[in-house]
Amino acid sequence: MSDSSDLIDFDSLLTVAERTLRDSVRSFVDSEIKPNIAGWYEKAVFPLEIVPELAKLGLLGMHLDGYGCAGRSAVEYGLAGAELEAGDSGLRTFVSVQGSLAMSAIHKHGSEEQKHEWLPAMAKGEAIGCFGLTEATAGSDPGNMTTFARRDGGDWVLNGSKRWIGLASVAQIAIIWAQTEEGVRGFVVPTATPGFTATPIEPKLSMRASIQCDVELSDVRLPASAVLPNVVGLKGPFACLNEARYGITWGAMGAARDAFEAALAYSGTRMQFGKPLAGYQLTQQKLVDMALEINKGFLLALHLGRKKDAGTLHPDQISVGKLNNCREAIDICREARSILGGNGITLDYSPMRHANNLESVRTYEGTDEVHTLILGRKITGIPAFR
Ligand code: TGC
Repeated sequence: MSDSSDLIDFDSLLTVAERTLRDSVRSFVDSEIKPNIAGWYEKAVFPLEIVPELAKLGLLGMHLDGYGCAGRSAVEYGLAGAELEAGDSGLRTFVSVQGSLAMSAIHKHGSEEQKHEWLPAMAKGEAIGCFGLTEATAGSDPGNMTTFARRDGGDWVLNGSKRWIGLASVAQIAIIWAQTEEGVRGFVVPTATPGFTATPIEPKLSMRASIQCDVELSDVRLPASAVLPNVVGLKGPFACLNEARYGITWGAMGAARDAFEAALAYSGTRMQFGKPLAGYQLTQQKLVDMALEINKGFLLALHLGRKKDAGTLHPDQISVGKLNNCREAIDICREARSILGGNGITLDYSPMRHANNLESVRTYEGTDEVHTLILGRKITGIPAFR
């Protein structure tokens, strides 16, 4: 949290190491991201030049142990995610796709050879990864994917297509999930392999400083060693999604906090009818309601993080964080925009950019509806997905 939004002395719940890491990421975002983000967003570019700096801060695969990764805690990973998303959701998404999805897939399910080949380079930002699960007609229901990998002698041959794949056009490797005769399996696919193509999806009204792609796999031939050997079935990708969904719980609140701060600062100086907006009861009501949800959202994220570090976090509990914090964050950003009046629709201020980004964040890695039904199943014992 920040001085202006913290109503409960949230910092007292953090260790010195956690606060130090949080402050170093905040300072990076303040100096390197915030002055430039409006331009990147307008031009719809992801600034690849910052990848070495993210690596230097130890943020790539930061919660993974060994293989050149920083081995930080889940709470530290979450705190960093909140600071990155206070800059822009596209920035946190980069770290999430790289660390929570692509690197995590190799770390959880890969062979020792795959781990040694890819993880150190990915932690250094020398190799970028992407994670191909979603298809044009298989989003919430990835079990319906049609991408297929068939064995051909000692090789695997992949055919199919994926959609909404973050970073695919700038990635050196893709983790591709495909149906096989044995069930869903994951493959480590160097993107230079003949038959692999990635095309950015443009134009977008959300996540403009970020890259999402269509991916085509046309007779992509891979050696036997390309398959992730340690998992078969959808629990493979879902285990990685747990990591990314957990990070979103924190990240969304980072965006909300930044929108709140923008609205608070503006309302303190913007004069109407002879006094600052902040002096009006209606504005104070908005600011207080926003701050309450930010405090509750961060408390929830911290609780889930402590449970994750203790090894007691259940996937259903991650749905509580992902659903609640995305939903509240988008409301906070929209309310913040209302305090900024007409100026709030320009790129000079962050709330509407954050609100637009959060449309993507509430949709990917499990929509509001999917997480509602996961929790509906938890409460009633009855799955209502189908
Ligand atoms: P279901 O039958 O419930 O489960 C299949 C197998 O998976 C296991 N499982 C999990 N394991 C670990 N963590 C979880 N959260 C798990 N959820 C399920 C389950 O135990 C079972 O294992 P086994 O051993 O019995 O086979 O599967 P279902 O299809 O019925 O589940 C329903 C539902 C809706 C919950 C699930 O399909 C779901 O979560 N859908 C949402 C999919 C989603 O989040 N897609 C996002 C794609 S990735 C993305 O958006 C990339 S964004 C980043 C970028 O920019 O690239």
